[in-house]
Amino acid sequence: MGIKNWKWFAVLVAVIFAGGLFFLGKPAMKEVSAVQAPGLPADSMQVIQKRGLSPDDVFGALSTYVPTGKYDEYYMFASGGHGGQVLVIGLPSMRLLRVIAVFEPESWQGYGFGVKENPLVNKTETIPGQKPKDLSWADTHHPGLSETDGKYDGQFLFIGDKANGRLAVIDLRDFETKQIVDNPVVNNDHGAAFVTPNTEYVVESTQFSVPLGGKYAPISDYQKEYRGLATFWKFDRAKGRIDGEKSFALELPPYWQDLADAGKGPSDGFVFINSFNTEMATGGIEEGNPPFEAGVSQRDMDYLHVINWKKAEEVVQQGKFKVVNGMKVIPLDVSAAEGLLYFIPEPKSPHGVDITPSGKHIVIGGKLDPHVTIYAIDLIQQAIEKKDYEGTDPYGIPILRFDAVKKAQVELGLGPLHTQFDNHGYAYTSLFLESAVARWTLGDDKFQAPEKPWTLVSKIPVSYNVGHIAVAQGDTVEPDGNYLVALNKWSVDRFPNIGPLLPQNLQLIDIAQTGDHMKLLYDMPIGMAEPHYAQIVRADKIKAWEVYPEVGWNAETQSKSNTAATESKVVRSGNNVEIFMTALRSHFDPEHIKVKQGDHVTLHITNMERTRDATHGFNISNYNIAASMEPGETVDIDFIADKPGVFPYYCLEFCSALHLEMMGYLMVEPAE
Ligand code: K7E
Ligand code: CUA
Repeated sequence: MGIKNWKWFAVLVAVIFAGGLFFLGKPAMKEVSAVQAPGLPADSMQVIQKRGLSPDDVFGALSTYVPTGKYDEYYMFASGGHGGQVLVIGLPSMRLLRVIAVFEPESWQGYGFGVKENPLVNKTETIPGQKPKDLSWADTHHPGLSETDGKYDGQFLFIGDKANGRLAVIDLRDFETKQIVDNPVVNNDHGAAFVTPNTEYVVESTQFSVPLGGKYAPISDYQKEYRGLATFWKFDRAKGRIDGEKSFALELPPYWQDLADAGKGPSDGFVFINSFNTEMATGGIEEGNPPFEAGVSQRDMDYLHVINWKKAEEVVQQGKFKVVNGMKVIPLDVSAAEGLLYFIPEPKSPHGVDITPSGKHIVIGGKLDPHVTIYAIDLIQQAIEKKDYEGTDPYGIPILRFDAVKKAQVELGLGPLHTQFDNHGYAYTSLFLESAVARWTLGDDKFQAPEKPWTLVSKIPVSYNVGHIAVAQGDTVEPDGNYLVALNKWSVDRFPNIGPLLPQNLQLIDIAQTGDHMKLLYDMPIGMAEPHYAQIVRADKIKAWEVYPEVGWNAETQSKSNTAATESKVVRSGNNVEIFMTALRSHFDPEHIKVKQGDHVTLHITNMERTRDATHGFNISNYNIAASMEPGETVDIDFIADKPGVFPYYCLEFCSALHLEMMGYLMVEPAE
């Protein structure tokens, strides 16, 4: 600790002490500040007094304030819910650093407004013959950072689209979306995106069973025709792309598969997916049937799915699959015969499934049961080996005996959902119905002596209805601890009224100390849809570019563009007009583009800048075109000049004192 930090520590102690005295109505602030806080400006005390801050408030403020020009310790990548994007937030300041355009058009980034180098415009086939779906929104739930040896490596981020069964790949060198793959077999998911420990595969499992391959089947044929699916998308790290042809999927019974997590260490090679609606209820409240909410909650136990993906990979290599819309799908009977899939009873309509950092244990949140249930991978493997089954399900999948594989159950409270882990051997579980986060000890998992029990330690209330929680690196083999963020669904009274549609509330909690110490530090409103899950990664793991590596960079291929030009040029051939344009403070070259109505116009715009932050934007009035050219980037835009008239184009970023002069005219001469 440097001398500067010591000074701050002294100030912190003094402020908290002084704040405490103030709160208790003891001696006057002035005296306290003079005696207890040498070096603390008297006006700071006045601020505390004037704003009525409690000692906890002062602690929260000092814990989260990142001074101007200083950086946060962590990046948090949060899903954007049905806003379809990804949020990048700095911790502990909780400052929003960026919204990454993923599944929706976003004009600041020029994403979806005519620029060809993005997956929303330049749709590519994932699997030969597959037409990508033409959609402009998504419901993003679970971001998944790429991993090496079970640790975040800071290279890529994946995120699933629950509503439409898609998966996106974001490159963290430039924080831009590079690929969107559509699942050709199903049209929704939920267990996405979860990566295997070396990002061999990105897992995407369904939520709601449907007839596979986009077929139609009446709901009366539910058990026969409807199916779930676990898709293993092969990730090609060198290309930074999912390889559809090397991907495969496992057909699953028509239960509603929920979240997924990949095993690691001793459980590497397995993927765990929980489920509900093993009742196979089909709803139909309007026909006098029990509604789904009742029908899917009849049984006391549902099934945790245990998938041996390494074995499944071999089975695919042996050709034991069928092809559905270009995707290799392992049928249920093959999974049963080859030992690829097992079920474990899990209490009752569970939600979260999370593997401990050691990889030895699997934690299930009960949702309608006050416990978390912990299973041990060694017990699971023994039971599989001994064929210690209680029977099979209607589809022939073996069911392991609950008592044979259960390690422990811990009663935590109402509505346990998602679990994260820290570096002290604690687990944290969100309690949705109770609006709290529980801290509990991980028994004889990696960090604790064997005699340590699996037990509840403490709880902290949150506001309100917490879904996921995120601990710094808390789903990897090396959790950092320090901070936990509760991603709360409801904010009710926490923020000024902005009408009936309220923001979410992300609450930052200090978990650095052990025992019952957990302290709420900060409330961050999210005025944009519903971040479900988030991952928090140490800032030093992210090595993003400051500017693109060379002038004339194609951000889609992450290589030199073959349409880059350092000098302007216009090439005409019949109805085709190709313009090589440069952008440099403070002009575009050319400044006049003359075409005829109906011409096919192609623009290649290169930002010549090498200065960090010297981004230029480009737009054409009334043509629905907007681009962002970051330093060094070349973008390609093409359109039909179907509207005659004179249309200004100008730079969208206030890039210099003469930014307003950075413009030109597109002149479209009317056709005769
Ligand atoms: Cu619990 Cu989609 Cu992970 Cu929301 S899910 S909370
Ligand atoms: Cu370039 Cu403003």
